[in-house]
Amino acid sequence: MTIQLYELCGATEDHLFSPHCWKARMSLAHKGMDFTSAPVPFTKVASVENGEYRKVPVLRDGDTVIEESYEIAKYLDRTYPDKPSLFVGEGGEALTAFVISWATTQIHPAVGKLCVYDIHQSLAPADQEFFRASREKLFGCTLEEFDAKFPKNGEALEAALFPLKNLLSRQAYLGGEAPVFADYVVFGPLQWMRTTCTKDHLPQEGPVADWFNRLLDLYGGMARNAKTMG
Ligand SMILES: N[C@@H](CCC(=O)N[C@@H](CS)C(=O)NCC(=O)O)C(=O)O
Repeated sequence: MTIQLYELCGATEDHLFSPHCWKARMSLAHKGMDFTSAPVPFTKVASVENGEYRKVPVLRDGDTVIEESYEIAKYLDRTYPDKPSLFVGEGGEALTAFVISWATTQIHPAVGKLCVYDIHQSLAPADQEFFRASREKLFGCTLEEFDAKFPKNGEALEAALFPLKNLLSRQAYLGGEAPVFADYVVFGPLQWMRTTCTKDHLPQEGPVADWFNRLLDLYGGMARNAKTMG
């Protein structure tokens, strides 16, 4: 039975940019699972699976529907134990929760400050309206005011990535010699930036750049071939 992945898209269905959806997409590829992509723009997220969900990714596998990238990865590992593991055991699963916490509190905000306006510009008009209204409510100011507060250089991101740089000078992946879900957790926000930012803020050389390039090349270059706005 085919697995279906509902994932966020921009003005065109091939512009897949959501960090959390990339985490789910890389997990499916890691497990070697065939899946069908169901791209949904911001204004259609609330209609996914008869309107039960407010966020993507959402995964349907037969009669089972799972929401949330970490839950999806855990579901895939438990349901398909014969395929390459995303966690390599219970300890790995628990430790991944720390990596998620680190990525969402340190990396996502640094990336968001660099590319929030570019994200808006990459959306279809109805989704721009939705994105502006929801984000302005969240930020308590206009998108333009929010965007103007932060310098458009990679310094804050570089500082946030320091623990990763330090680790990757000694090993190829967070998983050691091979990638695990934790790698995709950190990859997601960087791919978010790569696919939306009109200016490239990614490290161009060094251990983080080498690791990111290896992940872009995995699974037939699935992530490298993604549509970008640059
Ligand atoms: N913790 C969730 C976060 C999911 C999430 O925030 N998804 C965003 C796309 S990156 C979304 O669906 N946003 C819809 C909206 O903001 O209305 C996960 O890891 O899956």
